[in-house]
Amino acid sequence: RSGAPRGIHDAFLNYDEVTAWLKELVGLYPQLCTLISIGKTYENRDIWLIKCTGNNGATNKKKACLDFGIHAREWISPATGVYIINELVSKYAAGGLSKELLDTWEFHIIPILNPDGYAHSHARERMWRKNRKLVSGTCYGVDLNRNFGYQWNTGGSSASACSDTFHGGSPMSENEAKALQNYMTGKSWNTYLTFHSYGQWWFTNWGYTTANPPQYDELKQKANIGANAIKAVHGRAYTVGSSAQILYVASGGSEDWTRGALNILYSYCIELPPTGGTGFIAPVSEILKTGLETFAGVAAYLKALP
Ligand code: ING
Ligand code: ZN
Repeated sequence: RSGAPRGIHDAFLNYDEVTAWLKELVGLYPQLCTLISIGKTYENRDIWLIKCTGNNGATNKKKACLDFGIHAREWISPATGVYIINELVSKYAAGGLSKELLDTWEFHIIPILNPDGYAHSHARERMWRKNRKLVSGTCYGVDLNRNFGYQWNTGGSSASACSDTFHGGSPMSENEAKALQNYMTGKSWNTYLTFHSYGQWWFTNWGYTTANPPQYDELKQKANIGANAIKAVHGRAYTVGSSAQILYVASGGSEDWTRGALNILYSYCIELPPTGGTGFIAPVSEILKTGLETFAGVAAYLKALP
């Protein structure tokens, strides 16, 4: 493509466009944001993490880790990540909700956790899900949301390299999972949110078992605060509960690992709109609509956390 850069609300930006936008943003707001590469993919792309917090001088801020785009074809996820980053940073100076959030939280946001898959979905195969490691012969890709090292390979994942839910050769075998592990380990997190599409679910643990996680009622109560705040914007309802109970059993998910291995109580997987219909191929009009309501939901949820 040539010409002026596409605006963040006008199109599903590709990996290079998101990278350029992140670099521009940290150039504009160096007092609020820093851009870190937390690792390289198989195809040598950077996995970007933007850390944003208010320059209000407060110490001991709460820490939130948010990731988007672990699955390549779920384009509304990175678009929503970009929306949230932009909302927080560009509206900080105006005061209000963005200032309130950035002055009390450190946001560590990975807008595209699966850069190779996302680039491939844009350039070649729209419905690609996994990363792009050459696994065997003609089969590519590990499902990153089956590769994490807590209860890995205990159900709902595949040992076949050609499968869309291939869990990889060993837990945390993939650069993207390892990058998240290296970054998150040793810091104290108040919450972890991972964003997928589609379905309009706010999932608690667990994914690997239908058993209730410890403190399930508390987890559902906090999730409902977020879901209700989303619904208040455009009337779109989310269902709250454990992913294994609501959807299917699946092991090796990132939010099972953040709860089980890192002991982050408030670990959730959010499945963005729609509930059906266009599925992964959300229209461009969804960027603004989903961004707006998701920001409202995440903000209300964060404000309710201890
Ligand atoms: N859904 C998730 C998936 O990885 C999920 C559902 C959530 C599984 C939490 C396990 C744990 O299959 C999508 N859309 O990818
Ligand atoms: Zn997904």
